[in-house]
Amino acid sequence: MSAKIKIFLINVSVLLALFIFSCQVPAGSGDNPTGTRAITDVLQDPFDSYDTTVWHKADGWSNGRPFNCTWRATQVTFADGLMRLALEKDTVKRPPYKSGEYRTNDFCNYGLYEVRMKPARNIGIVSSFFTYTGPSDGNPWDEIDIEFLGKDTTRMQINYWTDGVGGHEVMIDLSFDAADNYHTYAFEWLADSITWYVDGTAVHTATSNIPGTPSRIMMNLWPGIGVDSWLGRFDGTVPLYAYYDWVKFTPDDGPSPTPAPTPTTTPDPNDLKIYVDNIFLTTGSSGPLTQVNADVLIKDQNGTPVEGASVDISWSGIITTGTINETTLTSGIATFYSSKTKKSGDVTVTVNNVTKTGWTYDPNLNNMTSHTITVP
Ligand SMILES: [Ca+2]
Repeated sequence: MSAKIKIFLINVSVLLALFIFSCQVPAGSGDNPTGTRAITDVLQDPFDSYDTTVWHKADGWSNGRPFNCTWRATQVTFADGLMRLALEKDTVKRPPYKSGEYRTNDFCNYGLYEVRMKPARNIGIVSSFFTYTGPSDGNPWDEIDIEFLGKDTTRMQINYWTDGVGGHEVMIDLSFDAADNYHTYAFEWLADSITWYVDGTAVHTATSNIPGTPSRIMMNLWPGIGVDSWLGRFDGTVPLYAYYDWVKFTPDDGPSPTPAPTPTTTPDPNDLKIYVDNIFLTTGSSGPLTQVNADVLIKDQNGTPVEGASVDISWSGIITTGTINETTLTSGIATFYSSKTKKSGDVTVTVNNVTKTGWTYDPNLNNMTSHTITVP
């Protein structure tokens, strides 16, 4: 909507204004299912098809001036991952044109509203992305706008309305022609501010008299009448198309749009590798008897000692028996003792296997798999 609409409404009686609003959504229109539920989860629609659980197409009514068209469901179509709104000549009845309007069934409140779109270029028309609610929903008229005036698509007009009070028009100069390519436009509606964005860059923030009534997300394309000083006089060029690639609404109290969700705290089992970092061998004697002590250190792929790993070893050389299965302590060490011997010669400890539930023993990572010590 625009300053012109505001002026228009100020210049007519309240009754006439209410009459206009009552015409926006005819009572009993089957196009307006429920209309009372709040959207509290992220809404993301790639516009691959008409999703009637979320949206409806305005069909079979006119808003009256300054809109010089009838909304018809036929003018909202989906193809190639895009929603297309088509402004065409209407042969059925006056007003002389027909066009498309797409609206959520339910209502959104504070949060981030994003659209990737390409408006139509032509004098006398508007392509839009906005939130709206009003008397037709049993609410005060609240609205937040992104509008492209077809007469100059190198600029974006923003505005908002709170209980019918507007007058916050700001024209944003873009560094491109919006009708040439798709860009992302957004506004973040919070309790005490609205900030508009172009391709992720904040371009304007409003902080006074911010609307608060949950509203529908809406998009439409329309030719003006009686608002030539705002839009320029529509020259009758048809067809004209506005394209929408996707829409996303992220509630303020919902999941944050950024950063990405934190990774799961459960590591991928494929990343949990354990290996033999070292085998420490010592000998201890008691009289003629000598015993070998083996400390096997187990670490994970990050070099951290691993507690609770079950280690299997074997003894060879002049001693072939002893403890052969132990579990690592917090130090990552499992301690083994050989049987005692009176002989001299080499004793070898070999790690045969390491197991820990949910972990993988990777012998390729071992610093050593067996170690030998000489008993004097
Ligand atoms: Ca798409």
